[in-house]
Amino acid sequence: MLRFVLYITLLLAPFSLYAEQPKDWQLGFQKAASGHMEDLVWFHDFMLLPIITGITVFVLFLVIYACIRYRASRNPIASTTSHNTLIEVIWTLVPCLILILMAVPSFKLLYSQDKIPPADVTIKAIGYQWYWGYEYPDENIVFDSYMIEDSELQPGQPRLLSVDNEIVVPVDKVIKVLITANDVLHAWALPSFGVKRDAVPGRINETWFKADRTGTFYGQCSELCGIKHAFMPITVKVVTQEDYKKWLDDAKEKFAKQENKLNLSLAKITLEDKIK
Ligand SMILES: [Cu+2]
Repeated sequence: MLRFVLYITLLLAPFSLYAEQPKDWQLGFQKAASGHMEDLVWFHDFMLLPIITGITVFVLFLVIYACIRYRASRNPIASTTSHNTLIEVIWTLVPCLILILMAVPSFKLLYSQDKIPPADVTIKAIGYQWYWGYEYPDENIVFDSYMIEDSELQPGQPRLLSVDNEIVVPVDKVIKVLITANDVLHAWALPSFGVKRDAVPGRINETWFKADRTGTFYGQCSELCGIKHAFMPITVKVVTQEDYKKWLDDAKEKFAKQENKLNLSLAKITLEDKIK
């Protein structure tokens, strides 16, 4: 009995108790961490779900009513009616009106995601088989982000979602994400921010988000990209402006672009020497 009460309490507990990642037996979306995702959740919960439920219940009622009312024993001589203009007009117009009703918030959401406000921070995400590479073009920072293997997980790090180098961004700032890929199609997706964009080789897609609270948020590659598709997670750490500045100072030393370039050219020279 006690266990039952505990289960019910857990089920009814507010979602804010949950961490920013998928949960066992989770129903619905992850908790929104951006205004855009809140709008998406509203659209789903208060527009799509009521419409879907209403149509399903109505059709079910019609089917059950027809089965009972027009069964052979009660209705031995079947009607030969084949047209009814009024009903045909209704069943054409009502779905049209429902679609028009849904289109208004739907287009609003689409355009709000498409129109990128002036960005405070720009990040470039590059999909590779099978990890993500990141650049902060304005800060001269470049690094790769690999999933942490099960054997190396620290306490509190979720399996298949934690990475060695996570992206760090400031809270309440517009983050523009440029997304591309180096080999095959990938997709950069972060459910809590309502963000999902394909990473296409030779093309740059862009999107944006504005996190409204600090925390660590997890996403995954969302385009089947090969054998290790499930093992290239995305981790975004949202921190305060001061912490972001501190991280930036460290990262500029740790992940300086110049160094990488130097390493690359050194590798090239060594390779050329070997070939000779
Ligand atoms: Cu991928």
